[in-house]
Amino acid sequence: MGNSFSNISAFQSLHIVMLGLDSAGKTTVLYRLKFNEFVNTVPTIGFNTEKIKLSNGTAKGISCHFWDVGGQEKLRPLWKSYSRCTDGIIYVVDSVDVDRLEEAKTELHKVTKFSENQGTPLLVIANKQDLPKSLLVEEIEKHLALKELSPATPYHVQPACAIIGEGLHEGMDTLYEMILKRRKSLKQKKKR
Ligand code: G3D
Ligand code: MG
Repeated sequence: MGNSFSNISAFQSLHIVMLGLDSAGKTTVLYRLKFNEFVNTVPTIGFNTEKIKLSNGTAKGISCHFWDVGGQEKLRPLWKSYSRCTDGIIYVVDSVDVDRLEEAKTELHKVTKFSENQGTPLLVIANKQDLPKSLLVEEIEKHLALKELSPATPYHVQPACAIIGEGLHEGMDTLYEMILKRRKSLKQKKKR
């Protein structure tokens, strides 16, 4: 019966929220996935939302409803309601903004601790890998203390460059895989 994704309906829409500090590249990721080209962004006041049918990789054909929520400090209280009961969380990090990684870590840990987000798969996008001095995935993982997240939270760190789109489809494939795995185990738990 084809690959391991064959039993998931291509008509189903996944609900994905995209979070991260302001200027990490969330909106660039969103429009790169939507239009497959670079779109010049302005700081997001509030949120952007797009329905996108993934066009590449193993998750090809899967529809996703993305919510890209502004990352400025005054907007972060919104993160709680936007991340509630989503299928997946994407957390975008600026891989050269070392000074704000501690802040990024604090905000990320806050989000994953909300009771509604327990077990929600997390894709960390280590963005701006095109820039000199961008941190490696291992360093981002360490700075964000991902190993200290609840063991219930599956995560993956994906190096990416949103302006050219590198890494985004690989990241979406992994997020999709984690979502499927979680759904399967929730189903099995229900059966017991
Ligand atoms: P946000 O939505 O997280 O706040 P944006 O971030 O998507 O608005 O991006 C903030 C800035 O980072 C933008 O530049 C954008 O072009 C840039 N950016 C996003 N992704 C990348 C990347 O992969 N590499 C590089 N070098 N820059 C990136 P401006 O100049 O408009 O502020
Ligand atoms: Mg934005």
